[in-house]
Amino acid sequence: MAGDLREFIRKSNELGECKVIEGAHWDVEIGRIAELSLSVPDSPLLLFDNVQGYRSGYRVAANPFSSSRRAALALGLSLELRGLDLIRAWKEKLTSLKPIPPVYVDTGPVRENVLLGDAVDVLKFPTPKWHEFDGGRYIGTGSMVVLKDPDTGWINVGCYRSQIVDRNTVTMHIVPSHHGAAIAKKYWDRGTNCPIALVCGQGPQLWATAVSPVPLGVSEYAWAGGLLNRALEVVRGETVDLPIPAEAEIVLEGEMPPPEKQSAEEGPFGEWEGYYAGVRTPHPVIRVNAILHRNDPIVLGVPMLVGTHDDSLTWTVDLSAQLWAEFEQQIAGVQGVAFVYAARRRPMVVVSLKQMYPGHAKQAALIAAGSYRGATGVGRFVIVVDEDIDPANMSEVLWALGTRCDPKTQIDFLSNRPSQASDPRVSPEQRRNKDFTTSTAIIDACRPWAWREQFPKATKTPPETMRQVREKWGRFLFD
Ligand SMILES: Cc1cc2nc3c(=O)[nH]c(=O)nc-3n(C[C@H](O)[C@H](O)[C@H](O)COP(=O)(O)O)c2cc1C
Ligand SMILES: [Mn+2]
Repeated sequence: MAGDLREFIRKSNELGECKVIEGAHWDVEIGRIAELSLSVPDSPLLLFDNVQGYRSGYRVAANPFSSSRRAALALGLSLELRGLDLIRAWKEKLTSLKPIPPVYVDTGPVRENVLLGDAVDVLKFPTPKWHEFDGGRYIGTGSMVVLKDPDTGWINVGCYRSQIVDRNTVTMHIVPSHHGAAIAKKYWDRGTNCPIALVCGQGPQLWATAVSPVPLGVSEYAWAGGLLNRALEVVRGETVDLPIPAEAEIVLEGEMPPPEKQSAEEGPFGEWEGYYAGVRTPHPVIRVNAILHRNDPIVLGVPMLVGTHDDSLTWTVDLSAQLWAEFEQQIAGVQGVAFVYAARRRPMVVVSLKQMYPGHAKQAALIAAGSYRGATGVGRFVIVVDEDIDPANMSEVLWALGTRCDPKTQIDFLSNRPSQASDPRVSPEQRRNKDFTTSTAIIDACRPWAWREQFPKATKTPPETMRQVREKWGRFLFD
Protein backbone atom coordinates (compact mmCIF):
# COMPACT_ATOMS: atom_id res chain seq x y z
CA MET A 1 0.00 0.00 0.00
CA ALA A 2 1.22 3.48 -0.83
CA GLY A 3 2.20 5.42 2.30
CA ASP A 4 3.10 9.04 1.69
CA LEU A 5 2.22 11.18 -1.31
CA ARG A 6 5.54 10.49 -3.05
CA GLU A 7 5.15 6.76 -2.82
CA PHE A 8 1.62 7.11 -4.18
CA ILE A 9 2.92 9.16 -7.11
CA ARG A 10 5.71 6.63 -7.73
CA LYS A 11 3.27 3.72 -7.73
CA SER A 12 0.89 5.64 -9.99
CA ASN A 13 3.80 6.13 -12.37
CA GLU A 14 4.55 2.39 -12.29
CA LEU A 15 0.95 1.82 -13.34
CA GLY A 16 1.53 4.22 -16.24
CA GLU A 17 -0.88 6.67 -14.60
CA CYS A 18 1.26 9.74 -13.92
CA LYS A 19 2.10 12.57 -16.33
CA VAL A 20 4.61 15.33 -15.62
CA ILE A 21 3.62 18.66 -17.16
CA GLU A 22 6.22 21.41 -17.37
CA GLY A 23 5.91 25.14 -17.87
CA ALA A 24 2.22 25.69 -17.05
CA HIS A 25 1.16 28.90 -15.29
CA TRP A 26 -0.36 28.86 -11.81
CA ASP A 27 -2.88 31.49 -12.90
CA VAL A 28 -5.86 29.37 -14.13
CA GLU A 29 -3.76 27.36 -16.63
CA ILE A 30 -3.03 24.45 -14.26
CA GLY A 31 -6.74 24.28 -13.37
CA ARG A 32 -7.79 24.20 -17.01
CA ILE A 33 -5.26 21.52 -17.93
CA ALA A 34 -6.53 19.38 -15.04
CA GLU A 35 -10.12 19.93 -16.16
CA LEU A 36 -9.30 18.99 -19.76
CA SER A 37 -7.58 15.82 -18.57
CA LEU A 38 -10.85 14.74 -16.91
CA SER A 39 -12.60 14.55 -20.28
CA VAL A 40 -11.49 10.93 -20.62
CA PRO A 41 -12.10 8.12 -18.09
CA ASP A 42 -9.28 6.84 -15.86
CA SER A 43 -7.06 9.84 -16.59
CA PRO A 44 -3.58 10.11 -15.04
CA LEU A 45 -2.37 11.93 -11.95
CA LEU A 46 -0.86 15.20 -13.17
CA LEU A 47 2.38 16.44 -11.66
CA PHE A 48 3.06 20.08 -12.59
CA ASP A 49 6.75 21.00 -12.44
CA ASN A 50 8.67 24.11 -13.53
CA VAL A 51 5.55 26.14 -12.93
CA GLN A 52 6.06 29.61 -14.44
CA GLY A 53 7.82 31.88 -11.97
CA TYR A 54 8.68 29.02 -9.60
CA ARG A 55 11.69 26.90 -8.81
CA SER A 56 12.06 23.58 -10.51
CA GLY A 57 11.04 20.80 -8.12
CA TYR A 58 8.35 22.89 -6.40
CA ARG A 59 5.38 20.96 -7.73
CA VAL A 60 1.60 20.67 -7.77
CA ALA A 61 -0.11 17.25 -7.96
CA ALA A 62 -3.65 17.36 -9.41
CA ASN A 63 -6.33 14.79 -10.24
CA PRO A 64 -4.83 12.32 -7.75
CA PHE A 65 -7.78 9.91 -7.72
CA SER A 66 -9.18 10.13 -11.23
CA SER A 67 -8.93 6.42 -12.01
CA SER A 68 -10.39 3.26 -10.48
CA ARG A 69 -6.94 1.74 -10.11
CA ARG A 70 -5.52 4.72 -8.22
CA ALA A 71 -8.61 4.89 -6.00
CA ALA A 72 -8.09 1.19 -5.20
CA LEU A 73 -4.38 1.82 -4.60
CA ALA A 74 -5.19 4.64 -2.18
CA LEU A 75 -7.71 2.52 -0.28
CA GLY A 76 -5.52 -0.58 -0.24
CA LEU A 77 -7.85 -2.68 -2.42
CA SER A 78 -7.30 -4.94 -5.41
CA LEU A 79 -6.47 -2.77 -8.41
CA GLU A 80 -8.84 -4.59 -10.76
CA LEU A 81 -11.99 -3.60 -8.87
CA ARG A 82 -14.35 -1.08 -10.47
CA GLY A 83 -17.79 0.40 -9.93
CA LEU A 84 -19.99 -1.31 -7.35
CA ASP A 85 -17.34 -4.00 -6.73
CA LEU A 86 -14.91 -1.31 -5.60
CA ILE A 87 -17.56 0.25 -3.34
CA ARG A 88 -18.41 -3.18 -1.87
CA ALA A 89 -14.77 -4.05 -1.16
CA TRP A 90 -14.26 -0.71 0.58
CA LYS A 91 -17.45 -1.16 2.61
CA GLU A 92 -16.16 -4.52 3.80
CA LYS A 93 -12.78 -3.08 4.70
CA LEU A 94 -14.07 -0.04 6.52
CA THR A 95 -16.60 -1.98 8.62
CA SER A 96 -13.83 -4.18 10.01
CA LEU A 97 -11.25 -1.40 10.28
CA LYS A 98 -9.53 -1.15 13.68
CA PRO A 99 -8.22 2.35 14.41
CA ILE A 100 -4.49 2.44 15.35
CA PRO A 101 -3.37 5.60 17.20
CA PRO A 102 -0.44 7.52 15.68
CA VAL A 103 3.07 7.43 17.22
CA TYR A 104 5.35 10.38 17.81
CA VAL A 105 8.79 10.23 16.22
CA ASP A 106 11.60 12.77 16.78
CA THR A 107 11.85 13.98 13.25
CA GLY A 108 10.87 13.24 9.68
CA PRO A 109 11.13 14.56 6.12
CA VAL A 110 8.56 17.27 6.85
CA ARG A 111 11.23 18.99 8.98
CA GLU A 112 13.77 19.23 6.16
CA ASN A 113 12.91 22.95 6.03
CA VAL A 114 11.64 24.85 9.06
CA LEU A 115 10.77 28.48 8.32
CA LEU A 116 10.14 30.94 11.12
CA GLY A 117 9.74 34.72 11.50
CA ASP A 118 10.53 36.67 8.33
CA ALA A 119 11.24 33.45 6.45
CA VAL A 120 7.54 32.54 6.59
CA ASP A 121 6.19 33.05 3.09
CA VAL A 122 3.33 30.91 1.78
CA LEU A 123 3.85 32.46 -1.67
CA LYS A 124 6.97 30.30 -1.98
CA PHE A 125 4.84 27.48 -3.31
CA PRO A 126 3.33 27.41 -6.83
CA THR A 127 -0.25 27.61 -5.57
CA PRO A 128 -2.79 27.65 -8.41
CA LYS A 129 -5.66 30.00 -8.92
CA TRP A 130 -7.81 27.06 -10.00
CA HIS A 131 -10.84 28.61 -11.69
CA GLU A 132 -11.09 31.84 -13.67
CA PHE A 133 -13.22 33.79 -11.20
CA ASP A 134 -11.78 32.47 -7.94
CA GLY A 135 -11.18 35.25 -5.43
CA GLY A 136 -7.58 34.16 -4.93
CA ARG A 137 -5.05 31.36 -4.90
CA TYR A 138 -6.13 28.31 -2.89
CA ILE A 139 -3.26 26.52 -1.19
CA GLY A 140 -5.73 24.33 0.71
CA THR A 141 -7.87 22.14 -1.56
CA GLY A 142 -6.40 18.63 -1.30
CA SER A 143 -5.30 19.59 2.18
CA MET A 144 -6.13 18.64 5.76
CA VAL A 145 -6.50 20.63 8.93
CA VAL A 146 -5.36 19.34 12.33
CA LEU A 147 -7.16 20.61 15.44
CA LYS A 148 -7.28 19.54 19.08
CA ASP A 149 -10.40 19.64 21.25
CA PRO A 150 -9.34 21.78 24.25
CA ASP A 151 -11.54 19.78 26.64
CA THR A 152 -10.81 16.21 25.68
CA GLY A 153 -7.57 16.34 23.70
CA TRP A 154 -9.33 14.60 20.77
CA ILE A 155 -7.42 15.27 17.54
CA ASN A 156 -9.64 15.88 14.53
CA VAL A 157 -8.47 16.03 10.93
CA GLY A 158 -10.70 17.45 8.19
CA CYS A 159 -10.30 18.93 4.74
CA TYR A 160 -11.33 22.59 4.77
CA ARG A 161 -10.27 24.91 1.99
CA SER A 162 -7.82 27.76 2.43
CA GLN A 163 -7.07 30.84 0.36
CA ILE A 164 -3.85 32.86 0.49
CA VAL A 165 -4.26 36.41 1.85
CA ASP A 166 -0.60 37.41 2.10
CA ARG A 167 2.79 35.84 2.90
CA ASN A 168 1.80 34.86 6.44
CA THR A 169 -2.01 34.85 6.39
CA VAL A 170 -4.44 32.36 4.85
CA THR A 171 -8.21 31.96 5.32
CA MET A 172 -10.09 29.01 6.82
CA HIS A 173 -13.48 27.88 5.51
CA ILE A 174 -15.24 25.36 7.74
CA VAL A 175 -18.90 24.45 7.26
CA PRO A 176 -20.65 24.88 10.66
CA SER A 177 -21.79 21.25 10.89
CA HIS A 178 -18.24 19.89 10.60
CA HIS A 179 -16.15 18.79 13.58
CA GLY A 180 -13.50 21.43 12.99
CA ALA A 181 -16.04 24.24 13.41
CA ALA A 182 -17.17 22.96 16.81
CA ILE A 183 -13.58 22.67 18.03
CA ALA A 184 -12.54 26.17 16.88
CA LYS A 185 -15.61 27.64 18.56
CA LYS A 186 -14.55 26.21 21.91
CA TYR A 187 -11.33 28.25 21.79
CA TRP A 188 -13.11 31.38 20.58
CA ASP A 189 -15.79 31.17 23.26
CA ARG A 190 -12.95 31.41 25.77
CA GLY A 191 -11.54 34.40 23.93
CA THR A 192 -8.40 32.51 22.90
CA ASN A 193 -6.82 31.78 19.52
CA CYS A 194 -7.27 28.29 18.12
CA PRO A 195 -3.99 26.46 17.41
CA ILE A 196 -4.05 24.90 13.95
CA ALA A 197 -1.91 23.07 11.41
CA LEU A 198 -2.83 23.08 7.72
CA VAL A 199 -1.20 20.19 5.86
CA CYS A 200 -0.95 20.75 2.08
CA GLY A 201 0.23 17.42 0.68
CA GLN A 202 -0.15 14.11 2.49
CA GLY A 203 -0.52 10.41 1.77
CA PRO A 204 -3.69 9.04 0.19
CA GLN A 205 -4.95 7.30 3.34
CA LEU A 206 -4.83 10.57 5.23
CA TRP A 207 -6.65 12.33 2.43
CA ALA A 208 -9.33 9.65 2.23
CA THR A 209 -9.78 9.84 6.00
CA ALA A 210 -9.80 13.65 6.23
CA VAL A 211 -12.77 13.81 3.86
CA SER A 212 -14.60 10.79 5.29
CA PRO A 213 -17.49 10.93 7.80
CA VAL A 214 -15.40 9.38 10.57
CA PRO A 215 -17.52 9.30 13.77
CA LEU A 216 -17.34 12.10 16.33
CA GLY A 217 -14.60 11.47 18.90
CA VAL A 218 -12.60 9.09 16.67
CA SER A 219 -9.34 10.62 15.45
CA GLU A 220 -8.90 10.52 11.71
CA TYR A 221 -5.21 9.81 12.40
CA ALA A 222 -6.13 6.55 14.14
CA TRP A 223 -8.52 5.75 11.31
CA ALA A 224 -5.74 6.31 8.75
CA GLY A 225 -3.51 4.07 10.89
CA GLY A 226 -6.13 1.33 10.67
CA LEU A 227 -6.17 1.78 6.94
CA LEU A 228 -2.37 1.66 6.71
CA ASN A 229 -2.27 -1.30 9.09
CA ARG A 230 0.38 0.45 11.16
CA ALA A 231 0.61 3.51 13.37
CA LEU A 232 1.02 6.70 11.40
CA GLU A 233 4.24 8.51 12.32
CA VAL A 234 3.80 12.08 13.50
CA VAL A 235 6.15 14.80 14.75
CA ARG A 236 5.29 17.52 17.21
CA GLY A 237 4.67 20.90 15.59
CA GLU A 238 7.42 23.53 15.82
CA THR A 239 5.12 26.21 17.25
CA VAL A 240 1.90 24.29 18.00
CA ASP A 241 1.30 21.27 20.20
CA LEU A 242 -0.31 19.27 17.43
CA PRO A 243 0.71 16.03 15.73
CA ILE A 244 1.99 16.57 12.17
CA PRO A 245 2.44 13.69 9.68
CA ALA A 246 6.20 13.07 9.56
CA GLU A 247 6.07 12.58 5.80
CA ALA A 248 3.81 15.54 4.94
CA GLU A 249 4.89 17.81 2.09
CA ILE A 250 4.02 21.29 3.40
CA VAL A 251 2.58 22.34 6.75
CA LEU A 252 1.41 25.81 7.77
CA GLU A 253 1.38 26.13 11.55
CA GLY A 254 -0.42 28.94 13.25
CA GLU A 255 -3.37 30.22 15.17
CA MET A 256 -6.90 31.26 14.31
CA PRO A 257 -7.96 34.33 16.28
CA PRO A 258 -11.67 34.71 17.10
CA PRO A 259 -13.24 36.01 13.86
CA GLU A 260 -14.41 39.23 15.53
CA LYS A 261 -10.73 39.98 16.26
CA GLN A 262 -9.37 39.14 12.82
CA SER A 263 -10.88 37.92 9.58
CA ALA A 264 -10.30 38.35 5.85
CA GLU A 265 -12.39 38.36 2.69
CA GLU A 266 -12.66 34.87 1.22
CA GLY A 267 -14.00 33.62 -2.11
CA PRO A 268 -15.65 33.31 -4.37
CA PHE A 269 -14.38 29.83 -5.16
CA GLY A 270 -15.47 27.42 -7.88
CA GLU A 271 -17.45 25.20 -5.52
CA TRP A 272 -17.84 21.44 -5.72
CA GLU A 273 -21.30 21.83 -7.21
CA GLY A 274 -19.72 23.61 -10.17
CA TYR A 275 -20.68 27.26 -9.54
CA TYR A 276 -19.37 30.37 -7.86
CA ALA A 277 -22.34 30.36 -5.51
CA GLY A 278 -20.74 31.48 -2.28
CA VAL A 279 -20.07 35.22 -2.32
CA ARG A 280 -16.95 36.96 -1.05
CA THR A 281 -17.42 37.23 2.72
CA PRO A 282 -15.22 37.64 5.81
CA HIS A 283 -13.80 34.35 7.09
CA PRO A 284 -11.53 33.32 9.97
CA VAL A 285 -7.82 33.43 9.20
CA ILE A 286 -4.74 31.46 10.15
CA ARG A 287 -1.84 33.65 11.24
CA VAL A 288 0.99 31.49 9.94
CA ASN A 289 3.83 31.38 12.48
CA ALA A 290 5.87 28.58 10.94
CA ILE A 291 6.14 26.61 7.73
CA LEU A 292 7.58 23.11 7.61
CA HIS A 293 8.25 21.58 4.24
CA ARG A 294 10.12 18.81 2.51
CA ASN A 295 12.78 19.50 -0.07
CA ASP A 296 11.12 19.93 -3.48
CA PRO A 297 7.64 20.06 -1.92
CA ILE A 298 4.45 19.00 -3.65
CA VAL A 299 1.15 20.85 -3.14
CA LEU A 300 -1.73 18.37 -3.39
CA GLY A 301 -4.61 19.99 -5.28
CA VAL A 302 -8.19 18.71 -5.32
CA PRO A 303 -10.30 21.68 -6.41
CA MET A 304 -13.37 19.56 -7.24
CA LEU A 305 -13.37 20.38 -10.93
CA VAL A 306 -16.46 19.65 -13.00
CA GLY A 307 -14.94 17.12 -15.36
CA THR A 308 -16.70 14.58 -17.50
CA HIS A 309 -15.12 11.99 -15.17
CA ASP A 310 -14.57 11.87 -11.43
CA ASP A 311 -11.35 13.39 -10.05
CA SER A 312 -11.91 12.14 -6.49
CA LEU A 313 -13.12 8.59 -6.87
CA THR A 314 -11.92 7.72 -3.37
CA TRP A 315 -14.42 10.23 -2.00
CA THR A 316 -17.33 8.98 -4.09
CA VAL A 317 -16.48 5.38 -3.18
CA ASP A 318 -16.12 6.23 0.50
CA LEU A 319 -19.41 8.16 0.75
CA SER A 320 -21.23 5.31 -0.99
CA ALA A 321 -19.62 2.59 1.13
CA GLN A 322 -20.21 4.49 4.38
CA LEU A 323 -23.91 4.82 3.64
CA TRP A 324 -24.13 1.16 2.60
CA ALA A 325 -22.48 0.20 5.92
CA GLU A 326 -25.03 2.36 7.72
CA PHE A 327 -27.85 0.45 5.99
CA GLU A 328 -26.43 -2.83 7.22
CA GLN A 329 -26.92 -1.59 10.77
CA GLN A 330 -30.56 -0.86 10.04
CA ILE A 331 -32.40 -2.94 7.43
CA ALA A 332 -31.96 -6.01 5.26
CA GLY A 333 -32.18 -6.16 1.48
CA VAL A 334 -29.81 -3.40 0.37
CA GLN A 335 -27.70 -4.69 -2.53
CA GLY A 336 -25.64 -1.59 -3.19
CA VAL A 337 -25.38 2.16 -2.75
CA ALA A 338 -23.79 4.68 -5.10
CA PHE A 339 -23.56 8.45 -5.10
CA VAL A 340 -23.71 9.90 -8.60
CA TYR A 341 -20.57 11.79 -9.61
CA ALA A 342 -22.23 13.57 -12.54
CA ALA A 343 -24.82 15.04 -10.16
CA ARG A 344 -21.84 16.17 -8.01
CA ARG A 345 -22.10 13.17 -5.66
CA ARG A 346 -23.98 14.23 -2.52
CA PRO A 347 -27.05 15.65 -4.29
CA MET A 348 -27.97 12.27 -5.77
CA VAL A 349 -27.74 8.77 -4.34
CA VAL A 350 -29.02 5.49 -5.72
CA VAL A 351 -29.91 2.55 -3.48
CA SER A 352 -30.45 -0.91 -4.93
CA LEU A 353 -32.90 -2.93 -2.86
CA LYS A 354 -34.33 -6.41 -2.85
CA GLN A 355 -37.85 -5.50 -1.69
CA MET A 356 -38.99 -7.81 1.08
CA TYR A 357 -42.12 -6.21 2.53
CA PRO A 358 -44.60 -3.40 1.82
CA GLY A 359 -43.05 0.03 2.36
CA HIS A 360 -39.50 -1.31 2.29
CA ALA A 361 -38.43 0.97 -0.58
CA LYS A 362 -39.71 4.12 1.11
CA GLN A 363 -38.08 3.11 4.36
CA ALA A 364 -34.73 2.66 2.61
CA ALA A 365 -35.08 6.08 0.99
CA LEU A 366 -35.78 7.76 4.30
CA ILE A 367 -32.78 6.12 5.92
CA ALA A 368 -30.58 7.39 3.08
CA ALA A 369 -32.11 10.84 3.44
CA GLY A 370 -31.79 10.99 7.21
CA SER A 371 -28.53 9.36 8.19
CA TYR A 372 -25.43 11.40 9.00
CA ARG A 373 -23.41 9.39 6.56
CA GLY A 374 -25.93 9.87 3.79
CA ALA A 375 -27.33 13.31 4.16
CA THR A 376 -24.90 15.79 5.65
CA GLY A 377 -25.79 18.34 3.04
CA VAL A 378 -27.42 19.13 -0.30
CA GLY A 379 -29.13 15.74 -0.54
CA ARG A 380 -31.59 16.45 -3.34
CA PHE A 381 -32.50 13.13 -4.96
CA VAL A 382 -32.73 9.69 -3.40
CA ILE A 383 -33.49 7.01 -5.98
CA VAL A 384 -34.39 3.47 -4.94
CA VAL A 385 -34.13 0.75 -7.59
CA ASP A 386 -34.71 -3.01 -7.60
CA GLU A 387 -31.99 -5.56 -6.97
CA ASP A 388 -31.40 -6.26 -10.67
CA ILE A 389 -30.22 -2.68 -11.19
CA ASP A 390 -26.56 -1.78 -10.59
CA PRO A 391 -26.76 1.54 -8.70
CA ALA A 392 -23.30 2.54 -9.97
CA ASN A 393 -24.37 2.12 -13.60
CA MET A 394 -26.33 5.19 -14.66
CA SER A 395 -27.58 3.55 -17.81
CA GLU A 396 -29.34 0.89 -15.72
CA VAL A 397 -30.57 3.45 -13.18
CA LEU A 398 -32.14 5.55 -15.94
CA TRP A 399 -33.71 2.43 -17.42
CA ALA A 400 -35.44 1.80 -14.08
CA LEU A 401 -36.45 5.44 -13.78
CA GLY A 402 -37.82 5.54 -17.30
CA THR A 403 -39.77 2.30 -17.08
CA ARG A 404 -40.69 1.43 -13.47
CA CYS A 405 -41.50 4.78 -11.91
CA ASP A 406 -44.90 6.45 -12.14
CA PRO A 407 -43.92 10.02 -11.21
CA LYS A 408 -47.22 11.02 -9.68
CA THR A 409 -47.44 8.11 -7.26
CA GLN A 410 -43.80 7.18 -6.79
CA ILE A 411 -42.12 10.52 -6.05
CA ASP A 412 -42.43 12.20 -2.65
CA PHE A 413 -40.95 15.43 -1.43
CA LEU A 414 -39.30 16.51 1.81
CA SER A 415 -38.58 20.13 2.63
CA ASN A 416 -36.30 22.17 4.91
CA ARG A 417 -33.39 19.79 4.52
CA PRO A 418 -29.78 20.74 5.22
CA SER A 419 -27.92 22.54 2.47
CA GLN A 420 -25.09 25.04 2.53
CA ALA A 421 -23.85 28.37 1.17
CA SER A 422 -22.18 26.73 -1.85
CA ASP A 423 -25.57 25.44 -3.10
CA PRO A 424 -26.44 27.36 -6.30
CA ARG A 425 -30.18 26.64 -5.86
CA VAL A 426 -30.46 28.54 -2.60
CA SER A 427 -32.49 31.56 -3.73
CA PRO A 428 -31.29 35.15 -3.19
CA GLU A 429 -33.98 35.59 -0.55
CA GLN A 430 -33.04 32.38 1.27
CA ARG A 431 -29.42 33.52 1.13
CA ARG A 432 -30.30 36.88 2.72
CA ASN A 433 -32.09 35.03 5.54
CA LYS A 434 -29.27 32.47 5.85
CA ASP A 435 -31.88 29.82 5.10
CA PHE A 436 -29.50 27.25 3.65
CA THR A 437 -32.02 24.49 3.07
CA THR A 438 -33.18 22.43 0.13
CA SER A 439 -36.05 20.10 -0.67
CA THR A 440 -35.46 16.45 -1.48
CA ALA A 441 -37.23 14.18 -3.95
CA ILE A 442 -37.60 10.57 -2.96
CA ILE A 443 -37.95 8.57 -6.12
CA ASP A 444 -39.16 5.02 -5.89
CA ALA A 445 -38.07 3.50 -9.20
CA CYS A 446 -38.84 -0.06 -8.09
CA ARG A 447 -41.53 -2.31 -9.47
CA PRO A 448 -44.56 -1.52 -7.24
CA TRP A 449 -44.56 -4.00 -4.37
CA ALA A 450 -48.31 -4.73 -4.52
CA TRP A 451 -48.26 -6.10 -8.08
CA ARG A 452 -44.58 -6.87 -8.57
CA GLU A 453 -45.39 -10.46 -9.62
CA GLN A 454 -47.49 -9.15 -12.51
CA PHE A 455 -44.88 -6.62 -13.65
CA PRO A 456 -43.84 -7.58 -17.20
CA LYS A 457 -40.69 -9.69 -17.37
CA ALA A 458 -37.56 -7.79 -18.41
CA THR A 459 -35.92 -8.72 -21.71
CA LYS A 460 -32.42 -8.02 -20.47
CA THR A 461 -30.33 -11.19 -20.20
CA PRO A 462 -29.26 -11.84 -16.59
CA PRO A 463 -25.56 -11.16 -15.92
CA GLU A 464 -24.69 -14.83 -15.15
CA THR A 465 -26.10 -15.97 -18.48
CA MET A 466 -24.39 -13.11 -20.27
CA ARG A 467 -21.07 -14.17 -18.76
CA GLN A 468 -21.49 -17.59 -20.38
CA VAL A 469 -22.35 -16.01 -23.71
CA ARG A 470 -19.28 -13.80 -23.44
CA GLU A 471 -17.08 -16.79 -22.68
CA LYS A 472 -18.31 -18.65 -25.73
CA TRP A 473 -18.73 -15.80 -28.23
CA GLY A 474 -16.92 -12.77 -26.80
CA ARG A 475 -13.71 -13.38 -28.74
CA PHE A 476 -15.57 -12.88 -32.03
CA LEU A 477 -16.84 -9.52 -30.84
CA PHE A 478 -14.16 -7.93 -28.73
CA ASP A 479 -10.73 -9.30 -29.70
C1 LIG B 1 -11.95 18.49 -2.03
C2 LIG B 1 -12.79 18.71 -0.82
C3 LIG B 1 -12.90 19.98 -0.31
C4 LIG B 1 -13.63 20.22 0.85
N1 LIG B 1 -13.69 21.49 1.34
C5 LIG B 1 -14.35 21.72 2.49
C6 LIG B 1 -14.38 23.03 3.06
O1 LIG B 1 -13.84 23.99 2.52
N2 LIG B 1 -15.03 23.20 4.23
C7 LIG B 1 -15.65 22.18 4.87
O2 LIG B 1 -16.19 22.38 5.96
N3 LIG B 1 -15.68 20.91 4.34
C8 LIG B 1 -15.04 20.68 3.18
N4 LIG B 1 -15.03 19.41 2.64
C9 LIG B 1 -15.78 18.32 3.31
C10 LIG B 1 -15.11 17.82 4.57
O3 LIG B 1 -13.73 17.69 4.42
C11 LIG B 1 -15.67 16.46 4.97
O4 LIG B 1 -17.06 16.58 5.15
C12 LIG B 1 -15.04 15.92 6.24
O5 LIG B 1 -15.59 14.66 6.53
C13 LIG B 1 -15.22 16.83 7.43
O6 LIG B 1 -14.49 16.31 8.50
P1 LIG B 1 -14.95 16.51 9.99
O7 LIG B 1 -16.29 15.83 10.12
O8 LIG B 1 -13.90 15.86 10.81
O9 LIG B 1 -15.06 17.97 10.25
C14 LIG B 1 -14.30 19.15 1.48
C15 LIG B 1 -14.22 17.88 0.94
C16 LIG B 1 -13.49 17.64 -0.20
C17 LIG B 1 -13.43 16.26 -0.75
MN1 LIG C 1 -13.89 14.31 12.26
